[in-house]
Amino acid sequence: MAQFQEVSKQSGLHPKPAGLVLQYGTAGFRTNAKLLDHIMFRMGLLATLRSKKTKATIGVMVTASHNPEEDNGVKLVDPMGEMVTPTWEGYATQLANAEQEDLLAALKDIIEKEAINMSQEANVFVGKDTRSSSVSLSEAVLDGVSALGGQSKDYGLVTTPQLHYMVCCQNSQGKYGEATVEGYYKKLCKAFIQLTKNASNCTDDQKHLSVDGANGIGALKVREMESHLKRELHLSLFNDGSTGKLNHQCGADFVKVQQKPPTGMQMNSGERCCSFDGDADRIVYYYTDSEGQFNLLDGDKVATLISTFLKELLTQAGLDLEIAVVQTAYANGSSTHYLEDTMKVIVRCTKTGVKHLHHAAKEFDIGVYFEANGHGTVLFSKAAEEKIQQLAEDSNTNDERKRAALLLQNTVNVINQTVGDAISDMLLIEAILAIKGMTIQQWDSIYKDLPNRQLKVKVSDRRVIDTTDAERRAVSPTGLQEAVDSLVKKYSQARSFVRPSGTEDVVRVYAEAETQESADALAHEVSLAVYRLAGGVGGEPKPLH
Ligand code: NG1
Ligand code: ZN
Repeated sequence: MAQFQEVSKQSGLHPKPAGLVLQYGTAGFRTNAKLLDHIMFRMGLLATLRSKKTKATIGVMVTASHNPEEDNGVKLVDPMGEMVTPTWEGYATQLANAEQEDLLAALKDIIEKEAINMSQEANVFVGKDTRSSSVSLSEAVLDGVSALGGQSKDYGLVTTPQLHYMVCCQNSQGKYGEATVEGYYKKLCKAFIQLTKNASNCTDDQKHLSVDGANGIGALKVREMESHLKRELHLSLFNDGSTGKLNHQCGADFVKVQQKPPTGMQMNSGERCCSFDGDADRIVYYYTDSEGQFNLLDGDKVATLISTFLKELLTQAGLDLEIAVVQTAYANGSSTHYLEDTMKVIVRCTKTGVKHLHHAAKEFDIGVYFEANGHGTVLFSKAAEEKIQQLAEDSNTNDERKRAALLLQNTVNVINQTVGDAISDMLLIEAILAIKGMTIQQWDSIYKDLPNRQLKVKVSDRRVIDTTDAERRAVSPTGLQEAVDSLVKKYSQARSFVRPSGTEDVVRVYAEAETQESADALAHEVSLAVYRLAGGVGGEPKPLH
């Protein structure tokens, strides 16, 4: 077939380094940008096949999120803006690792297994982040699409959640919104302005937010959006990419893991600040208090704020909808206690990785899901959206119920339900704080985080660690979980777990305890246990203090 001849010809321009093996992991392929040209071409091919199979538009996003500038990566987006299914993740790995001469056979294998009609048309949306390598890598994706005769639309520089949004808009025939960047700003900002109309007496101080753009795409997009906000939110943008390096000493991942402010940001005491990550799908908030102490409000605090707001609105609206919060093992223990014991909402714990959280959140009328690192969103079931809409349009309802229903309706519209979205989350959080007349300090005081520490341990093969119970317990290697259990017993209010990372060649260690000293000591002792029992390499982990 002519299509396969074209693939053969084009693939010669995107050769695979012999012997290189990469895996489609938690966040797609991610490694040094120099190793990715053939992967991009092949993901263009795979997205075209996925489009033919689903008879829908598929997205391909070129980004390595919070990784260093030198890295890059690629993720496929399914028709409703979701991550691709595990079977297709498997195909992605097969196709990526086929040696040059075996590429056509690998492609034909997928076509056969999935019974793909090759005369079906295909559409692929492509987006990229601001990394310099993203320019040629996204060209390689487009080459892959055209080699198999697919149509593509290149959105150029967009955030990851914007690309997810475009795919969902396209496949819902515009019901979700207009598949343009302008359409995205219009929908979100209109909902934000409607929401904040309910915030009477909102002062200029309350309308001000400092944003750390991680020197990435989020910064560019915030600038683009600003005029749509009609000065209802005043943003001071730092780390906008004009001078600094992407994700270097800044961005949501740096702030969360280091538990300190980004460089390049002017912070006045008490002022509300937030950081995006490199592709703007994560957000964390923070402030320094009058003693200069740094206070972080991570994904758990965001989930608590949003779910409290939604629960109050449901009560006011008299709507009987089940609301749940989905977290991972990294959620601070205090947040889980607060949600379960005080807020009385259902809490679920899943494995790390948004696709697991997203999946679990779909089980409820309203599913609020957030990773502690600030990646998350809210999902509304179709039935929930319909009930909210009916009530908002019901002329026989009283004023309080109507007001709550309208607020819920605008909340649905400000949220990007396809995936965690720093811009959309920021607008929702800002609207909630304005409506509730709440300062960041008041939000922070809803519950007090248990001090915690995250560490990494290098081992020769991280796959020796196998986990169960949403990654909270290790089942191998022998003796590791017992060692963790006995270390945890030494400290008050302590918890710890270990798991192999899905995005880096390390084992992650998490510990929390009553004091920072205890959390640090426990994390160190557990790191030593991992090093000794799971094949540590390099020098032994050193104590933090
Ligand atoms: P790994 O490397 O598997 O821990 C990290 C994050 C995840 C998720 C992915 C994808 C932590 C502890 N882990 O995964 O939550 O965001 O990256 O980006 O934050
Ligand atoms: Zn990201």
